Amino acid sequence: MHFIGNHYKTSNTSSTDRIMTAKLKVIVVGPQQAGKTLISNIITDMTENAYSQYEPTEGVRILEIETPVSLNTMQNSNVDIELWDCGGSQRYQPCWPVIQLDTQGIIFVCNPQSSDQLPELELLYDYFVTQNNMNDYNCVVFINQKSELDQISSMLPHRFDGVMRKTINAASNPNGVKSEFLNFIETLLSDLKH
Ligand SMILES: Nc1nc2c(ncn2[C@@H]2O[C@H](COP(=O)(O)OP(=O)(O)OP(=O)(O)O)[C@@H](O)[C@H]2O)c(=O)[nH]1
Ligand SMILES: [Mg+2]
Repeated sequence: MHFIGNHYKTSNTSSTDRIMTAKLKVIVVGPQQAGKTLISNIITDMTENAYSQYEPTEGVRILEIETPVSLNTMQNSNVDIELWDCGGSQRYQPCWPVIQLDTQGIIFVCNPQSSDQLPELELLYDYFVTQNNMNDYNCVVFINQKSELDQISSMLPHRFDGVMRKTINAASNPNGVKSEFLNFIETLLSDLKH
């Protein structure tokens, strides 16, 4: 059985060695320097040079991961994930229609210290969630606490009230990022199965 997009396709594999493969497109969006690239690199195990100096993402980077998962929702399964690490600069707004196409999950990344990110987050939510009829439960906000001294603010725009939010610290706790990512993938898969 192959699970492609929102459709199931049956293969001729015998029932004993049948493996379910889910394909997911997940986008990572948020203001500049919020930590999207670092988080995407941690998730895809590309941590060599990951902590070097800041290089703005130009346009979008598409990363692929195959997770032979031990997710509760799927036994004997693989998940092929396309992770789209999107540049936060507003000059990439013309790319948004391509980025949103067939997106099944959205990771918003923000920094708890900067309240000036709020209008940008609103804009992203309005486009990727509201205009494209995405459900709040297909989204998560990673609040990237870059420093221990960062005050965690609950100041996300009200539009995000129904969206799951997770506080992470990408640099000092990469395993926390990975486990929150897997939790999110599990949520997405359980939703898509219905
Ligand atoms: N200390 C610390 N630095 C971080 C953390 N997350 C990101 N950074 C650094 O902050 C800078 C910006 O991070 P990126 O991941 O490149 O930011 P981005 O959101 O991809 O930015 P754009 O591509 O411009 O949209 C980089 O130098 C990162 O190494 C963190 O949790 N702690
Ligand atoms: Mg980046």
